[in-house]
This record gives sequence, C-alpha cells and structure tokens, in this order.
Amino acid sequence: MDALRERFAAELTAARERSHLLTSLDDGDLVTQVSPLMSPLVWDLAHIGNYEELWLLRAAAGVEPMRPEIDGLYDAFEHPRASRPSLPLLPPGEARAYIRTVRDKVLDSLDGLRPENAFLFEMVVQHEHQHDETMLATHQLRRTPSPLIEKDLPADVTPWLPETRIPAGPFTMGTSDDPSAYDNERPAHRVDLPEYFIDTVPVSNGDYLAFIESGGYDDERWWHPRGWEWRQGKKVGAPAFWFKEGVWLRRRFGTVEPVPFDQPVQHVCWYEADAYARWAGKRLPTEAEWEKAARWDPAREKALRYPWGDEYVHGRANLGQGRLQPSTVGSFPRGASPSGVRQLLGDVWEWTSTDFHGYPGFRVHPYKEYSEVFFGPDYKVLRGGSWATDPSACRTTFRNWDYPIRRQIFAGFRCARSA
Ligand code: AVJ
Ligand code: FE
Repeated sequence: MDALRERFAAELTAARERSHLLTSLDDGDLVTQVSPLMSPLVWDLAHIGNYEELWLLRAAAGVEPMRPEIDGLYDAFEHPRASRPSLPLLPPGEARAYIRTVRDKVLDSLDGLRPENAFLFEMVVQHEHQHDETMLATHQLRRTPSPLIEKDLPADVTPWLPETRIPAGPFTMGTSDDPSAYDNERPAHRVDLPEYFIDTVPVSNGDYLAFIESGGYDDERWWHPRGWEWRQGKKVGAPAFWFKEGVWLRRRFGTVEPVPFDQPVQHVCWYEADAYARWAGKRLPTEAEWEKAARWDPAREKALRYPWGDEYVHGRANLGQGRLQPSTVGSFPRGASPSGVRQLLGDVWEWTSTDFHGYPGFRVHPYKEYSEVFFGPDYKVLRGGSWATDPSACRTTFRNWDYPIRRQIFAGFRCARSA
C-alpha cells in the first residue's frame, strides 16, 4: 500500500502543477469565456477541486462537505458550458484557495486509503488531466500567446508501408483487470473481425491538403448526409485554425506559423474525417478495428496495455504536453503495435466510425454521468489520446467521445478499408 500511496501523491502533485501552469493567466483572462464551447478557465479549476472533494474526501474518506453550497455551480450537468460565465463562480483567488485546501486534506487522508477506493484515486488523477487537456483546447482558441513551454521530444522517423494488413480472427477488446480502467472500458470480451487494412500512420496535413485542393469540401459525393448539412451551414474549407495567405498558415497558441505538412492533421471534425476517407477510397476504422490494430499480439494471443507492451515507456509516443503539437508522421517506430501500426497513442485523438455504447456486460462505476448518459447515436468514439493527453489517462483500451461536429479538440484520424 505504501508504494501505491506514494504514487498517488506524486501523480496528484504532477497533475496540479499542470493545472496551475494552465491557469497562470491574469484574473481577467481566467474569468473570460473564449468560446461558448468552453468553460471559463476558472470554472475548470474549481471543478477539478470540487470533483476531488466529492470523490476522495466525501466518498472515499467520509469527510463532511466543505462548501456544499458551491456543488451545484461545478456540476457539469446542471450548467452547460455556454452558461458558466454567468454563474456566481468562485473568483480565481478563492478557487485556488479552495482546491489547495481540498488537496491538503486529500494528502492527509492517504494514510487511511482503503484498497477498494484505489480506483477513485485513479479516476480523480485522470479527471484532472482530462480537464487539463480541455483547458489546453481553451488556450488554443485564445488569440493571444499562452504561458506554455514547448519541450523538445526527439522522434526518429523511419520509412513505413502505407497500410498494414490485419488478418481475420478474434481478439480481446476492453479489459476486466486494468486498475485504471473506467466503466466504459470494461469488461474484456472477444470480438471476431474479418480481415482488414488500416493506415500505418495517421493522415497528414499534406494528405489532407490534397483533399482540400481537389475540391473535397464542395463535393457532396464524399460527405455523410449530416456532414453535408454541416458543411453547407458553415464557411469551412480547411481544418480549424488554418488560413491561407499565399501559403497555408495555422494559428497555434496565439502564434502563426506555416502548416507543417508532414504532421498528422488535427482540428478536423468527424464529418471532415469521414469525407476525407471516402474521397481516398477508404473509410474510418471501427472502434474494434482500431483497438485490434493497437493492442493485439497475434503471436502471443494477448492484448497489450500499450501498443509496444504492457509497461509505459517514455519516448515511444508523443503524450503529456511536452511537445505542443503532433510529431512528424512516421515517428516512433519503436512505439508500433505488434502488427506494425504507428502513432496509435499520442499525437492526435483518432475518430472512429463507431457510436459510443457500453460493451456487452457494461456496469456503471462509480457514477452513471461518467459514461452511461452519453451512450447512444449522438457521440462518436475517439481513440488513442493526443499530444495533450497525459500518459496516466492513456492506454489502448481508453475511450473518448464527442459530437461529430467538434473541431477544437486535438483530433485527427487514420483510414481503414475492408479486405
Ligand atoms: C471523457 C473527455 C469526454 O471532458 O467531457 C471530465 C471527461 N468527465 N469530467 C469530458 C470528463 C467528467 C470527458 N471526456
Ligand atoms: Fe469534469
């Protein structure tokens, strides 16, 4: 248990350092709403603390509520993002003091941690990191530079074959024994797939430019009917944050730079990914196809936690907000899955063709608002995490979801086709 407590304390501290960096702005910037799609950053900050209080102090340690009157303000279901700036939110100084107090009590309570509550710690650490990624998307929507520090992440690029063949056969999807796994990743179950091909690497900005330049945005043939509706209601002809001034440029955290054509495309919605795939004579992979390509080791008949094995290895994927952009397509050959597919974790979230549903045998844990309320045809599953995702919230079984029109998230895609 001691090693576990130490790990939780270290992970909570690391997450908090990042939350502080992402909120090291003037008070005015913290309370401003950059887009109706996002919360004011000060909401995320206090919400992180409130969630931690609910689960680690009240639920796990039986501590009395500190400020029950603020719970409603930070309940994501009571107040949609667009309405959050008009709430009587804790001002930045008070929000910081509140989350500090919660954290101090949590660290004190670690001595009494009961093994059956370990998942709640895993959940709270991942929750803070998920909001850190969301806050980063808010930063990307701002027009002014952000207090972010870009670290170098060396990545060797070696040649690759465009597609990888995945032979027909069953594999293990999901998990029943990963201690960090959310309810929606459970339980492990066998899925039998016919043979298919999947792109070895994600679709690059250069690939995507060819779609743009061949008139893809104006050709109804490539679009899902609802995608075509979306396209016609909007003046879009390129990924979000791209614009053309003679050459293609992109805005990234408040600075403008040429679009790097050898990086995975990001900030495209599901409809754009789906249209590109049809234009390319392919389709998006199903969620099961993505997961089989990412973790199934046919030689050992075993499903892996990471594409390269069961242990996290630094330097095999672009995760954790070190680099503030995806890595060159073809990077991290040592991070490839047993099938030889690359860049499955990190770089960009990858849209799949699958709607978000519970696996056979799904059971809510620990609360139905984490996943169950989102099951249905409205949300598409994304896999693999982005460069902005923390390694502790990323594994081959992790499932993310969003509306098919969302572009501010760090999402791209790769294509697949049936054999
Ligand atoms: C899993 C990323 C879709 O941000 O809406 C955060 C994670 N759940 N707070 C989200 C989450 C509750 C969730 N996603
Ligand atoms: Fe949350």
